Amino acid sequence: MSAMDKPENPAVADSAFLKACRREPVPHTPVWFMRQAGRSLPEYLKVREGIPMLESCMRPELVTEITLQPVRRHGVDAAIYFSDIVVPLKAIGLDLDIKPGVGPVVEQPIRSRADLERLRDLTPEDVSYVTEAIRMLTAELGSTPLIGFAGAPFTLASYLVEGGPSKNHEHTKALMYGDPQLWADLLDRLADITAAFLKVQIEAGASAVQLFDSWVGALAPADYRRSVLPASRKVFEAVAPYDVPRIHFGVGTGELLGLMGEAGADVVGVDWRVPLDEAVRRVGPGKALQGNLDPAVLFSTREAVESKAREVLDAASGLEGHIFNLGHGVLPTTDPGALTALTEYVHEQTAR
Ligand code: 1CP
Repeated sequence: MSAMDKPENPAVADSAFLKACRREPVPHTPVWFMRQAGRSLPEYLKVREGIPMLESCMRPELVTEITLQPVRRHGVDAAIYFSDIVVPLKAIGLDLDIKPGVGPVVEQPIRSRADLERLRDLTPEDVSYVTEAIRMLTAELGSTPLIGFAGAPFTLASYLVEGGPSKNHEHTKALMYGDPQLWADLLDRLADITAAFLKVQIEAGASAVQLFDSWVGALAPADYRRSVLPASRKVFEAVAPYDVPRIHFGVGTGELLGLMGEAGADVVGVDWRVPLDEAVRRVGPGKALQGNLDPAVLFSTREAVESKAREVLDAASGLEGHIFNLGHGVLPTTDPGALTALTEYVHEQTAR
């Protein structure tokens, strides 16, 4: 049996989440939340106490526990592997850290041809703790599918070139416009690393993968097409033979949805700025959609949350495949109870 032909747990294959990804009829609309693991949960804060973020990503037992926490608490339809988009870059030896309250910080930003040499290939041995954690996790998860993930080449490049989080991505754009060949080579290197990292997760047992291109909404469509699409497409093509659903997500991507569809994913994630009935026209046929409640809505009253969730479900009512999610990650101070109630509401409203 080839690695791409692993025996699949039939209960996972029949889950509402994977059915919706494949645009098959579902018993209820599946729900999960981006950044559901490791945010506001008191049980998360407790187990993370005193352990730096990147170190916690390398401890399989801790990763397993944190990944399971939101599944236990909210009854969501999928788990997302607890890690971070910069983990594969750390694993190939880049000098980076995740600073509390800041995010990923890179000691020496990547801005020249010589800097590119520091981006070597990722091998499964570099991230053996990921394989170990996913094996432990899939044994514990039973019929709940596990989503693996990675940062998309553009979003990873933005951290590497800026040296940390950035609002305007000025160094990134300076490189993209000023040295298109170096930029293309950088994104191509990152596409290979990202594809290798997703393959490790699929081989270990992830049932779907999501590519986070969180900051690509900073680009105009022509720039996306020229400078980003080839690398993201390369990632999706590399994992296509595994036949697991591939999800593609970015923030502020209303004008890019058609091009993101062209990049090759099976499911396109949409933020809250574009209603799903409009998003489906932009993305084009043959793809499921994921989204798209504004995460800030969860700070309002229960009635308001339900009425806004109802709007999302109504806009999704004509879709062939819909996975309910937020339009971006859970905000850190969100009341966990609001997420549990929202999960129950969507399940109850969509039970068929
Ligand atoms: O979804 C989950 O619950 C799994 C865990 C997860 C995921 C999917 C973490 C843990 N990070 C991510 C992805 C991630 N990381 C993205 C894409 C998703 C998104 O857009 O939200 C991005 C852009 C990052 C980069 C990052 N890592 C930031 C954002 C910084 C910025 O530019 O504004 C931050 C704050 C981190 C650190 C981080 N990652 C994860 C956790 C729990 C933390 C906080 C750790 C800490 O401070 O101790």
